[in-house]
Amino acid sequence: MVQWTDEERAIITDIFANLDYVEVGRKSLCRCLIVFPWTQRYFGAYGNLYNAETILCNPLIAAHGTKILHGLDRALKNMDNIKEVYTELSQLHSEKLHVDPDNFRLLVDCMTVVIAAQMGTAFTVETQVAWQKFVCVVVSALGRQYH
Ligand code: HNI
Repeated sequence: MVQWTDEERAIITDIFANLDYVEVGRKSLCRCLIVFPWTQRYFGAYGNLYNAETILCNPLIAAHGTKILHGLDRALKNMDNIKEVYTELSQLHSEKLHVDPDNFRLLVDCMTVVIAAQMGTAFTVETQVAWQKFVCVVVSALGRQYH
C-alpha cells in the first residue's frame, strides 16, 4: 500500500480545495485532445473535434472534463484505498471503452501543466513531488484491470 506523509496529504488536499473543477477539467481534456490528437478517437460521439478551436468550445468535452476531475476527487477522498476505489473505473476503461492505458499518463500530464499554470509560484518543487506521486498512484490504479 502507498504510504502518505501528513505533508503530502495536506498538499494534495490543498490543491483540490483551490481547484476550479469545471475550468481545470475542460482545459486539461482539451489540451490532451489537441496535443495528443490520437486520443480523440474515443470521443467520436462528441461532435466537432475538427481543430483546436472547435475542441476548446465543445460543450460535451467541457462537461466530460469536469466528470473526469470528479473521478479524481474519489482518489483524493480515499487516498489509502485508491486501487480498490478505481476497480470499476479501470474495468470500464479497459473492457468497455478500450482506452489505451498509456493515455492516462498523457491526460494527467496535461492536468499537471494546467494546474501548475494556475498556481504559478505556489506550484513549488514540494508541491510537484506530492502531486506526481498522487497522479502516479491514480494512473497505476486505473491500469490495474487491463490484462
Ligand atoms: Ni475517462 C468515462 C474518469 C482518463 C476516455 N472517465 C469516464 C468517467 C469517469 C472517467 C469518472 C465516467 C464513468 C461512468 O460514466 O461511469 N478518465 C477518468 C479519469 C481519468 C480518465 C479519472 C484519468 C485521470 N478517460 C481517460 C482518458 C481517456 C478517457 C485518458 C481517453 C483518451 N472516459 C473516456 C471515455 C469515457 C470515459 C471515452 C466515456 C464517455 C462517455 O461519454 O460515455
